[in-house]
Amino acid sequence: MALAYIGLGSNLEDPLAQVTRAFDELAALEHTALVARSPVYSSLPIGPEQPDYINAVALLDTQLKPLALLDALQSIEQAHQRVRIQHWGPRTLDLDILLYDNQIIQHPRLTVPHPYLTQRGFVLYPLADISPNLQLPDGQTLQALLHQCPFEGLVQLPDNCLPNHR
Ligand code: A4P
Ligand code: MG
Repeated sequence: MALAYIGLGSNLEDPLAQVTRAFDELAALEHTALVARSPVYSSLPIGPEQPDYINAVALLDTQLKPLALLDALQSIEQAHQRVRIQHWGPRTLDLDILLYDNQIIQHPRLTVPHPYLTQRGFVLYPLADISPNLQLPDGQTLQALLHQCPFEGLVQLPDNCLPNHR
């Protein structure tokens, strides 16, 4: 079994519902358990002008190898009718493998840790909600990264605004 952190992002077609559904789909993945889900954040877009994002992080305990996990995440993205038009452009659902155990992976289809992980508040803050004492494979601590990354542009949404939490 391996512990994998997954970044969830959406900024089209009811992003909150997209992310909530994605958590359920992650929980239903074969040979995988959903161990933790972070609170959900709204965040200002990075990249071209586009709607605000909903972002969150999931922690999975999985028997899927990294590329099999990527395949599974891409099928979930497809099920959300994701169309790739523009790099860093708007999307119904983006699922990124942020960390996979303590592994460093350089493969044409997969770079782990995720290359922008260390610079993005919408990834670092929900990661810290789940695992405040996390360390990256290169030894950097999440706490040190948070100190360099402003909370600016992020709003943690209350639990009771999630669609299936009435
Ligand atoms: N790939 C390589 N490494 C990974 C990994 N660790 N996890 C490959 C997942 N996929 C990985 O991805 C293109 C290819 O990356 C995949 O086929 C896979 O083999 P993509 O999602 O289709 O392409 P993209 O959207 O152009 O790039 P990417 O890297 O997903 O974009 P980002 O970096 O995720 O940025 N602003 C806010 N506030 N919140 C956001 O969530 N997201 C983006 C997208 C831009 N601005 C944002 C947000
Ligand atoms: Mg992606």
